[in-house]
Amino acid sequence: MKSQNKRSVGIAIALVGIMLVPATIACGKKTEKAVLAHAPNVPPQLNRSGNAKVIIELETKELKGRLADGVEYTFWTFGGTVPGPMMRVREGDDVEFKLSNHPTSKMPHNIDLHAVTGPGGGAAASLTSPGHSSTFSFKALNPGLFIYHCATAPVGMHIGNGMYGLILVEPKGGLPSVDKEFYLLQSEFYTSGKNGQAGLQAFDMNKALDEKPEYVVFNGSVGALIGDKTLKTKVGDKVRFFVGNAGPNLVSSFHVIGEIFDNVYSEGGSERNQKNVQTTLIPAGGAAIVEFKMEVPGSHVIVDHSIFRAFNKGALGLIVAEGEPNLAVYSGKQLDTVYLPEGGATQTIPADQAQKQMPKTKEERLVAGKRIFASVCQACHMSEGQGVPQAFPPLAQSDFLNADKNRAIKIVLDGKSGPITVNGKKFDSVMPALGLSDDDVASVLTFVLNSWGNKGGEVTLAEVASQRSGH
Ligand code: HEC
Ligand SMILES: [Cu+2]
Repeated sequence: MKSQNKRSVGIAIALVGIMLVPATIACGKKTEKAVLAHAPNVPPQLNRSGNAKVIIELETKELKGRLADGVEYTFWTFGGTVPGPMMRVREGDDVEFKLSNHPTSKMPHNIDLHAVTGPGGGAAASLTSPGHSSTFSFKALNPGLFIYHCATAPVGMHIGNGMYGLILVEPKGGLPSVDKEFYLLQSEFYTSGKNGQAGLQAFDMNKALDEKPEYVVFNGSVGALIGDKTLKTKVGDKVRFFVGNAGPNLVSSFHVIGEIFDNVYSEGGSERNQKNVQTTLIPAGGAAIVEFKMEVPGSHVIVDHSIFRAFNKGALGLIVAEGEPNLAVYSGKQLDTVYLPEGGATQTIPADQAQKQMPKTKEERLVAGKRIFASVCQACHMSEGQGVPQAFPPLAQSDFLNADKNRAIKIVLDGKSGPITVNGKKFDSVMPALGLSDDDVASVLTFVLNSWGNKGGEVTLAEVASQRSGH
């Protein structure tokens, strides 16, 4: 009797098992494979009505790659890239997730998707040894933008080595349509060598514990959104950024210089809950969706506004808009007048008196030039003229600068964009016109030519004047 009972229980379970299959078909969900996209690309909007069963397949792989110019790192990755690919599903979808760990991996890996409702966000269910695959399923209950990351011990090290990405759960009706969508993810790297030290770098646990990264970057490396990887748009485009912050430690003060976010979905939630935001805070292990319209042409710098991270540790990217200027929105520099605060009012000074204050000798030019360099040029070209790899070319020992004085004058007068090669390195960025007077241009270039191993010489007022009239 007992054994018979057991068998009937077994049969009952088998029947439930069989019945589950037709049940899923009966509720009419079609099955589709998720389209994954590598940053800065975003998977296409889901052009379907209703829900689906979505199959996501992802591979973990450990591989050597570029962290900065001349700096390599052995990244632990989802899908072979840092960040891992972005996924897009819809609220109510059933997701079947298959994680495979490449046979060459040295570590087991798993995945914790913040979009999962369930213990560990899938971590325990997906723990996978090298050369194995694991499958688990979840229902995407909550719409929003979510981080996913590896949660294998030591968790901080798996995240610190590059294992993270974004999954978007669209609300039932989808998101409002825009012209361009981009995927950005900020994270830190704790390398044994100091920032910029060449060669293959190891993970430094002590720096990670102290929360003192050598690199803070967007999309996995210094310069991943600069040069030929600058984000491209047109004037009038509505742009949407899906931004994640994987940490592992720092929060991000996400900002685009010269833009205001028209809409922010704070903390990656599903509500467009904020309007007209300058800087949005993205916690470690969090995300945000920001939207803005490209009103005017030109370059906008994408930064973590904890600003030394941007200009000294790598958290810097560019988005450029092409098109016609809109002078009603932004004029550029219209006027440069003398400002003399003495007596509390602006005065016009007689020309001969003004002339006296202008540097005449080369020595005076060097002094004035140094001051102008510090207040105008240094922000981009750095204090010793060393520049920033991928972003701002060096002025120190610059073969480009030393080869042609008149060309340098023209660049400082008019600005410069388009590809150039300086000391063997390619740059393709934008230097704005700076609105300096002829005298200031002469002084600052005289200073630059006589600094940091450049060839020396002098730039005169007449030389600047002839370049200004020469166009
Ligand atoms: C907002 C950032 C920025 C500022 C400020 C700036 N530059 Fe530049 N500069 C650049 C960029 C970017 C390039 C490269 C442009 C390109 O890729 O076409 C450049 C290129 C140059 C070059 C030619 C390339 C080289 O390395 O020799 C010179 C010379 C130069 N700048 C001088 C100056 C001087 C002098 C000042 C200050 C008066 C200045 N710049 C201010 C960003 C800037
Ligand atoms: Cu891992």
